Amino acid sequence: MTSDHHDNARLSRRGFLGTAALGGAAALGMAFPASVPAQPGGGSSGSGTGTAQGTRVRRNIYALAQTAEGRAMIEAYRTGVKAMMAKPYSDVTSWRFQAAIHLPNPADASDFANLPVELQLYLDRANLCQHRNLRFLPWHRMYVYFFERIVRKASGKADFTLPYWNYTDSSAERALPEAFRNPASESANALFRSARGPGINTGTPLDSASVSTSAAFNETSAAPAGARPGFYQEIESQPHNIIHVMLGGDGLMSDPATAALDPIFWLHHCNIDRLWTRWNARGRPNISDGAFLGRVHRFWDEDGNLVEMTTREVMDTVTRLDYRYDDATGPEAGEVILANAGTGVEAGVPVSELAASLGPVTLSRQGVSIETQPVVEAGGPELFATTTADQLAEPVVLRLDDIRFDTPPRTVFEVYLNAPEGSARDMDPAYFVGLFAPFTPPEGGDTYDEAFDVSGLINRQIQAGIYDGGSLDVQIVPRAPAADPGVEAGPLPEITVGRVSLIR
Ligand SMILES: [Cu+2]
Repeated sequence: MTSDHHDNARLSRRGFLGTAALGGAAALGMAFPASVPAQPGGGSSGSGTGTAQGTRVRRNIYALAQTAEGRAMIEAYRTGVKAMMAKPYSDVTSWRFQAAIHLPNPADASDFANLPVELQLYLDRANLCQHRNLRFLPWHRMYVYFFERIVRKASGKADFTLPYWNYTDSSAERALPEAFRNPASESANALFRSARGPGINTGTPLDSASVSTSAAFNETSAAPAGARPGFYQEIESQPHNIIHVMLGGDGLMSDPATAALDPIFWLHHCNIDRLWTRWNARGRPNISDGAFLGRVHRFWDEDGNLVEMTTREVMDTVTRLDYRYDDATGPEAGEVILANAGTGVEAGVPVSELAASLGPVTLSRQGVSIETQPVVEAGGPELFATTTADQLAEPVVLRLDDIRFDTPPRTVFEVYLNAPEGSARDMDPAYFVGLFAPFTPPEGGDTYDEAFDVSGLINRQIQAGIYDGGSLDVQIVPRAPAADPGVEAGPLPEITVGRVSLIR
């Protein structure tokens, strides 16, 4: 991880502030309003400590829609969003300011220029919008938590909690929740946005591959370990990124600078947060690295106060943040789960490379096929014995490294292994590896990577005689934009994969 480099470089993309002004004020370190440790439970409009009413419960929106009481919760969200939308950008509890915490929207540049300098500094500062690093989960947990408190106050409903959209566990719940598409009018329905992907506003369910959490839940380590990316990064890749791109199409959710302007953003992130608690509930420990846990993040509470919180304080949701999910079981309820001391952020498990591509490849609408050659040291031209399937008891991971792009491609890519020409499509299980959807552009020459466990697929291909154990071909094919039939998709924004490799 090159987190600090990553953070500093982020300023260049935001680009709203001159570097001289920013450098000067930041160097003085005085333009910031004083921030205070956040009070748990929700401040003035909440229950104070929260213990009087018990821990707040965040509920499944499909279940809420079944009861009058539940529908009142959804209605409170609509009321709160509408009230926040009526506030000016300069109000830190407004809809657009809250969305700008994720990443300022270039369309708001003139409003941004009129903000007090301390707010400009806040939005331009490096502690915002944490993606592609291990702070992704805790940062978004805090972001959603303070947003929920702001909605609670704006809605006037003292027991408001943010619903989550569980697109993951039940195929009946994969359509965008009704309240977000009906009435289909932005003026009549504060939860509706026209700028969404094809079929989303008509209730077309997301496909099962897009919502899959199995890759993330197969991770047993929070941080990268050996060849594996770890849970924190895997859940960001899938389903988080994929859902963003599927919901957004060419609209709001597929670009980090506009994503949080769609009210469904918050229910999506609430679900990602819930999935984190589910993973912990399996007894999986969080990262215990001291520098990681000690990191301070700043947000705004419902009264417009700047508040700060460390990563350590949000490692469980109950003790400090006073909420849990309606499906909570197991140790996430009130127990801080940390790995044993000494579990670092980068686990030093040695890996060996079995095969690798020769050079970088630029992705295209037509799809690309990349040949990987066996690495000689791995033991000759044959990577795998073709006779014993249990040769692959150890996981084999396909990595796409050094991925670079400046503009979000708003595209989901399908990855295949050893598919004969013309057959890399329709997620054919004989060849299908998985999906990825580049979402947050890496900053300033930084790159990011994706990883897929292909052990099972290679075993099946060997058994079926599809693969002979020698060199491997990897196909990367963009999903056809399911837009109006007959409308030709434009070229992809430039996106390159620096290296494709197979490791274990
Ligand atoms: Cu997100």
